[in-house]
Amino acid sequence: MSQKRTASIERKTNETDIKVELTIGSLDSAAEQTINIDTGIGFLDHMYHALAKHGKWSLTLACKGDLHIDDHHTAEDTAIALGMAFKQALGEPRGIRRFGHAYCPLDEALSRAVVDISGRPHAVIDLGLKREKIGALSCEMIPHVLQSFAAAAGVTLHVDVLKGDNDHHRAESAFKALAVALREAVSRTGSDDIPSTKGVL
Ligand SMILES: [Mn+2]
Repeated sequence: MSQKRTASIERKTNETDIKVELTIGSLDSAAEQTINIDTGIGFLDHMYHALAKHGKWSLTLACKGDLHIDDHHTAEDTAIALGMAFKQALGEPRGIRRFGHAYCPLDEALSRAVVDISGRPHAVIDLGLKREKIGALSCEMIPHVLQSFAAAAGVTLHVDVLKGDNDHHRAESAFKALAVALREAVSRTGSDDIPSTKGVL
């Protein structure tokens, strides 16, 4: 039950060239956690770093994308690759809690994330961001990143920013809440059960 859950994904298109290595949910100590993220978009790196750090993931994610066009393909495709890695690392969802939820504040901002490792990709995201961009990341891409992750991972996400004046804080608290909710959802119950009345997820 303590075996590492790892995945390695390479995804290359004419728009992006991505490599992901992910280990979830079985880190015994902080010393084992390694996080190296380079998408070419600083604020996106910051969000993935928060997701990995608070999700207790080890994550190496490198992307060479067509940033001379804009941030769209890099943001979307890294989220798809990360979702694919998450699904692969989890494998058959046996002996996990399946559901997870968390509230995370960042100063004045407060976010709530509720997740279901359901095999049913669905994302309802309300971040209420007002700025055009944070750093080099378009605010419209931030919910799109979460939707793309959910679609590729096969998970249901509900992520809401409940309070907050500062868009950097709002976005970061959302990723932290998602991280903690996913950490709970993938945690081991100690049984070998598939947590579904259908017997399959
Ligand atoms: Mn920050």
